[in-house]
Amino acid sequence: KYREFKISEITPEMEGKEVKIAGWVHSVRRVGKIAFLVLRDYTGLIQVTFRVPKDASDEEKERMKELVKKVTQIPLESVVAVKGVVRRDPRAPRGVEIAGKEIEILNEAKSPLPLDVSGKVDAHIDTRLSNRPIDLRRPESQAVLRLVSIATKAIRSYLYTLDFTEVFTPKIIASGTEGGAQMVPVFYFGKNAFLAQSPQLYKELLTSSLEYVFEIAPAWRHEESDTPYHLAEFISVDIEMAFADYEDVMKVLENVVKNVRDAFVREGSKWLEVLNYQPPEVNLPIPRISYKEAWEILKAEGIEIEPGEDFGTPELRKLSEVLEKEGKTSGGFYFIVEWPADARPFYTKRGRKEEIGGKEIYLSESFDLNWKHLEISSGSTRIHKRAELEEEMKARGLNPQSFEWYLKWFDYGMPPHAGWGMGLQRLMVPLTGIPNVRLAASFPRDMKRLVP
Ligand code: AMO
Repeated sequence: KYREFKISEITPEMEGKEVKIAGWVHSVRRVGKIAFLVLRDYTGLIQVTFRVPKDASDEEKERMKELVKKVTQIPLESVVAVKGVVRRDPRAPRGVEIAGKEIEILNEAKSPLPLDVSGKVDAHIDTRLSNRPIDLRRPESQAVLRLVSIATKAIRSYLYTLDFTEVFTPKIIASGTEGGAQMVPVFYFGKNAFLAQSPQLYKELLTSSLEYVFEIAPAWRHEESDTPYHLAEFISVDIEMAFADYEDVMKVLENVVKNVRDAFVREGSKWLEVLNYQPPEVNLPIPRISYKEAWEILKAEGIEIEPGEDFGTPELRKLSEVLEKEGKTSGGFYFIVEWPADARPFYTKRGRKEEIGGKEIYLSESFDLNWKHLEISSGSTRIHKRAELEEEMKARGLNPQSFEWYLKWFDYGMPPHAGWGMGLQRLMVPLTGIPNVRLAASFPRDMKRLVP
């Protein structure tokens, strides 16, 4: 057995008990004849002291003297197993330490280390990501992934209470949905295929049988966007619901966000403390403003967007500033609804016509959920009639024939449906305070990074 206890399981009440623990050498120093080793495992830190006993045989004294010397020379981050006796010590962090008796070096680390684990030396994000296996031993780095894990658990359990089925759709696919230029090509048994940018078309097809489905899985986008918010591979949380429209699925979305936030406060407080961050309170409903209202707010601020065009980051910064000032966000979150139909993907259901900035614009039953300037999620009511879908495809220069594998099922009982997709790492920006979505990925993939 490598260990009998995890470090956090050692308590002052165990005084006098012999225990075996294992972990990484976090720090080591020698004061006179005593070696102090701080050992770390995933549950915490504990000090192990090695000293030469006064009342022991000469042989034992000699052995311990050698041991003190050996311990002092162990390189940081070596993996060791320690046998010792639990000692109550009010000066120690949790009131307890170990009097070390034996040490086994399971794997000696090289020195110097490529990255300082104790976190005393600040490292640039690139250095951290290039040394990610070691970087993740730092509490702040680990805290974010712990919170990502709590988030996925909270999302799953909330959606299960609504009777959703968790599904897994194919990730090697024949046609894209979110814009052709960003597809990652793969060679598939002699055919050209792509990595999925979204489970969009498959989750839609599943509403005609399972009705309520969700998926948490990677999605790929080769966007030429080298920003703190873009990954080439991100985790997409997707839902799709039969017999629902965009307003129904927005309600599910805002509850998902609130549930994650509440789970962080309930189960993740230790990690939020490590990050020194308090996520904003999310009161429901999250305010909704229409594209038209947003457009007019921007115009009043002197920013004139071509009516019907998408907003960029500078526009969203300005808009969210105004909305926050007017109290029209919930902890920084707000929905923009009813986007111009032509600015949305082909599967989005068209709405009424409206005049914006002197132009007649077709709206759509769609929304984005933003936090300040950042898009967290987008979704819509979908078209469930084949003829309408074909028209929208053609209007966007897509060939319906290459989507026949999808379209044909609309002839055999496709229900009205709606859904959304949310970038899990993006959600972590407001909820953990990270400045860069890469920090919410274990091994992020971006324009420049393919290893580690
Ligand atoms: P969309 O393309 O808006 O919609 O993507 C949905 C959400 O995914 C996240 N996201 C990203 N996160 C990190 N890096 C990226 N490069 C990246 N690209 C997107 C964002 C975004 O809001 N099929 C639709 C969803 C739907 O309608 O159900 C879709 O993919 O948080």
